Amino acid sequence: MNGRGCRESLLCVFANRGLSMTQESANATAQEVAAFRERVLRKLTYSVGKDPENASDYDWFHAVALATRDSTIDRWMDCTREAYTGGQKRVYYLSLEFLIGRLLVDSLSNLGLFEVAREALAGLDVDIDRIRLLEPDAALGNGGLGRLAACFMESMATLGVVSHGYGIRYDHGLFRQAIVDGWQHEQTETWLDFGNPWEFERSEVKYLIGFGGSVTATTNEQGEVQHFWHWAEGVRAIAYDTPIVGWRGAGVNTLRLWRARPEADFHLARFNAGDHIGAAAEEARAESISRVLYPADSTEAGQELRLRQEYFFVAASLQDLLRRHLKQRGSLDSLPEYTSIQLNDTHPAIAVAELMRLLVDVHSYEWQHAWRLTTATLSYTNHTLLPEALETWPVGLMERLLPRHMQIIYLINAYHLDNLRERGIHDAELLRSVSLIEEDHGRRVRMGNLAFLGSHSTNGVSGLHTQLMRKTVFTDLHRLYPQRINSKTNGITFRRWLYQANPQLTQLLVEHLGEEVLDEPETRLRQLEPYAEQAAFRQRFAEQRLANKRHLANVIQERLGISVDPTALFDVHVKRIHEYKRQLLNLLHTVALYQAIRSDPGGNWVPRVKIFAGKAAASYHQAKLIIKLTNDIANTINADPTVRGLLKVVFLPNYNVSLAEDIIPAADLSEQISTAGLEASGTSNMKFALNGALTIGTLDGANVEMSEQIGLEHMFIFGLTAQEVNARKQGNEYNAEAIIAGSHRLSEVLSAIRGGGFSPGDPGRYVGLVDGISWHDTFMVCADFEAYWQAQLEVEERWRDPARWWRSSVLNTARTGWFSSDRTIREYAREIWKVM
Ligand code: 26V
Repeated sequence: MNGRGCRESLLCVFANRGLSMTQESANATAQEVAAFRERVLRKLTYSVGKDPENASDYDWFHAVALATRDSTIDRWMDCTREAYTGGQKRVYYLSLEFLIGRLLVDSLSNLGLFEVAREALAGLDVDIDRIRLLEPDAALGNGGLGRLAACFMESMATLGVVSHGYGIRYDHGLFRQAIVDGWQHEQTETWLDFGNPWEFERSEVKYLIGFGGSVTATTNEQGEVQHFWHWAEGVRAIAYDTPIVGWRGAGVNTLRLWRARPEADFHLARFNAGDHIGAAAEEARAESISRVLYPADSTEAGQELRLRQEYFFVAASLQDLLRRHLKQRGSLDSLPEYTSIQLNDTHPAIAVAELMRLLVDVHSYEWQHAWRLTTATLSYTNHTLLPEALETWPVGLMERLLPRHMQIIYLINAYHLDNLRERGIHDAELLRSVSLIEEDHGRRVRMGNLAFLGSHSTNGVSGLHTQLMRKTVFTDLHRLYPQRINSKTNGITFRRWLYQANPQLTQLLVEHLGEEVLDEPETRLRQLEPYAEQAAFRQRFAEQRLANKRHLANVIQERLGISVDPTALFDVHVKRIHEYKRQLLNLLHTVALYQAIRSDPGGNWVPRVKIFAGKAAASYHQAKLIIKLTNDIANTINADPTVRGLLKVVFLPNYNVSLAEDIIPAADLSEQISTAGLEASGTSNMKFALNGALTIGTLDGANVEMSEQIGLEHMFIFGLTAQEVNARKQGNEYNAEAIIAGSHRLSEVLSAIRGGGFSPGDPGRYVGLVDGISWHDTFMVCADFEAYWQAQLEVEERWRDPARWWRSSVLNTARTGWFSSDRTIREYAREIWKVM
């Protein structure tokens, strides 16, 4: 690593939140500062069309973003050229979601230019900390799955894996969440309103995507049957490219997002004939495909538009990558040698049928040959075991929208089942369970089975999740194909989640471990362990946290008008609102704590701020009610003088990547309390631990591996294990009412909530909610309540002993290196894609 690059990137992380740079390094970059300033001014003048005197902060943001983008171009083109000349295998990451967040600081710091930019702008009287906040989050994802895709893109660029992300350029990303009278309201997200300075529209890269119509078959002179799909409706996919820069500019890869446009240009004849609305209708129908991100964490996924989105981006991406392969190699025979396609969940699973269609119908491959090429090229990642989240499509809808694909799926299924019968497998139950078609609830295509069968690798996202995949959803397919399922525990990019989000901690790490820690955190962070024993270091560690907590306290004050004490324990639960993630369990603890303090206000309480944030899918009523309950509880507690200074509750609206960057480095306690067996991995758990928060959590998802790395004694693990949860569900003897009756504390909490103690204006509001968990406690909230309460007592005990608390905190940071997404990507690269 060259020395100059090191210094620059350090400066960028130091300077991020107002830390000053040294005189020496200032001199070292004076020339670059001048050059960057010049570039910004040119962009402001010639691209934005403003002079400095009249430029708004938005104008400056755009000028800086464009200048930054320029700095990536040479390297981008080098990388693109090298990929052609070097002939490396390419990896294509197909994902309906990329939850990117902001790109300005990300790009600048990865390029080692953040401090250069700060200085350059300061000379123009522009504060980079002000303008960077004007960038809207690119929120093209729902939660963990989309954010993982963004972390992977950055890691692939860092590690020099030649890769392309493919997805949809939604006009509107995940909805903006407003809280009105405690309830969630969804507002349209408008990230493109002021243009997107990072992307390049590639008007020339466009493909026609068909829908509907019919299929005919003819026999050619060789006696082979050929199928023709006469689709009824065509939609054009237009490419938009965003360069993704790796750490220290090592690699620059492309994120290619597709926008839907009508097949034909505007219907002038119709318009002239007076049909003004009709002329625009076709355009509107086509464009609806890339209009808005589906809030996938909901039960309304069974929509035609969703299937259209899935096929649209898969078909465009496959055409694009086959064209590239043919141009470079001349034949598709070598496709798997030079191409890996990773399917991010089942959303792109139609790729199995589409690739078969292209190979057989368009490129005239014989079926078995096409199948070998398809399965050798594709691989699939499963991200959830929740039955309601596993995609299936009604056969009727598939036949109507994608008639040729439905035929191909039937044929794949026939070969698959025949093959099993040839292997001597005749068990009707088994054949039914591994079939691509579900016959029980109306005939439906099982996309999980299609993805599994059509690829050579199916991976889970944590050790436990993978084990459960083998035992549950894919148990029979796993028995038939025992080599196929493998585990790739998720990871996070440290560049965003440590260096950018937490410059204070990063500075401390660099001071003690040297600059090398930035390049090799996976190994170097461990060298922090001895410092956990040093009081002076722990003190500094605590100080950086306090600074981050002050910052978050300001955010809370600004957004909610609530003042919180930065020295209190910040207990943080932020993620999508879902019953299985058990925000409700945390709320029950909150109320129990409130009642305990009220009954003994002079007790030796640990001052605590409970911080919640997260969005509920628009159609998910129970989740929205949990948000309302959070706000009801917050209003009551925050207004009660008895607990003042001891307990505060806040719900921060509109949780997104940028808010996460403010919250995570300020957390003392990280809540990861899903019902064991239901959270596939989690990734915020890793972000919190990396920043030194202690985890209170169940043995679920990657919490298990975290406890192996960090040590059980530095986390607060509680509750039923996945096996125990399963036993209670199977055994039918789990009785929440008996548990409630046996716990005075839990009964008091539930009756206060049920009786309207937090909703005096609408006392019946939570009757259904409380009765629900009392009668059929699907997510074992009551079962885990007492263990959770005890674990929270341990939290308080540890907090009262700062030496112990901060020792654990330092060790959390020191032992989280394994959760770098660079490690995850290396595993994918070596074991699935074979590119390393
Ligand atoms: C989807 C749905 C749709 C129907 C209603 C219920 C429901 C619940 C969850 C989901 C999420 C599906 C896929 C997903 O986002 N999985 C997440 O992937 C992350 C990255 O691997 C992982 O860390 C999370 O644990 C996992 O929930």
